[in-house]
Amino acid sequence: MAYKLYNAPQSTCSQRVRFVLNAKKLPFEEVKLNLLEGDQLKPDYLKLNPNGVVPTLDHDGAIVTDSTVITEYLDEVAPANSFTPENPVTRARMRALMHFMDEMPAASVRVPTFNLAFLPKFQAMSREDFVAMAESKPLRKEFMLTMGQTGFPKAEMDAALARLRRSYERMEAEIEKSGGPWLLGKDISLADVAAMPAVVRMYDLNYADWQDLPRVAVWFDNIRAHSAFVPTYYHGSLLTERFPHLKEMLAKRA
Ligand SMILES: N[C@@H](CCC(=O)N[C@@H](CS)C(=O)NCC(=O)O)C(=O)O
Repeated sequence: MAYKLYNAPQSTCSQRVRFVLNAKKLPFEEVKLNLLEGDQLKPDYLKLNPNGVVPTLDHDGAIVTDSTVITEYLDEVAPANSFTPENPVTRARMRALMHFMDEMPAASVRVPTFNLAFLPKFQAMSREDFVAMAESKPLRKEFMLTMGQTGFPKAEMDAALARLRRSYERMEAEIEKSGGPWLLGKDISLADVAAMPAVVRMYDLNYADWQDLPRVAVWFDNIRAHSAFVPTYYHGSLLTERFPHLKEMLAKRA
């Protein structure tokens, strides 16, 4: 049972998968791709994941892609320390929340991430190189071209922050409904894992906009105290650890 994970330290989607592998204590070989250098767009990698994104799991030669799908797959093949509720109705609620996390916080967090952390790298490129790189991305071509080399405009950034705020409010309501401390009640589930990286990312970017939501604040403390958290967020997984310019920029904003 060999697990090989193609991923990137700072990738939020990768962090979901690393969390589940670590929580289940499944040993895995980690192949680290440099997303800013375009490792995810190389022909050999595209054969594994035609979307040109991380993560991709190779389990004894079986290739599984898409972070939420991979976490469900892992819970099926290694059911000990389960992250999936037994009750089919609760399980359906978990899956609906996982879809919500993908559509709202996980998608929205890309705007502040790219604007604050990755933009300097793109600004250093010639226009031709930038457009060629953007056009080679199977999933994110339009996203990259909209961002351009000047970054997303303020209106786009404000909209992303508003969507993130609504995501925390939804989490607060779900925790209240289930009785907490996790989204679906007393046990952690894949819905919590799906939510985690965007919330951690916004904390790292100094935009922890949930201080008035007590259940989310406790949820955040709990997930950071989980035994899988530290091995998942090894050094270099946070953007402030990887990009020195970010620390200065965020300090100025504070
Ligand atoms: N729905 C996919 C999205 C994967 C995704 O967007 N991965 C990002 C990192 S979190 C990536 O590889 N980006 C590379 C790029 O934009 O070129 C999943 O959850 O696995």
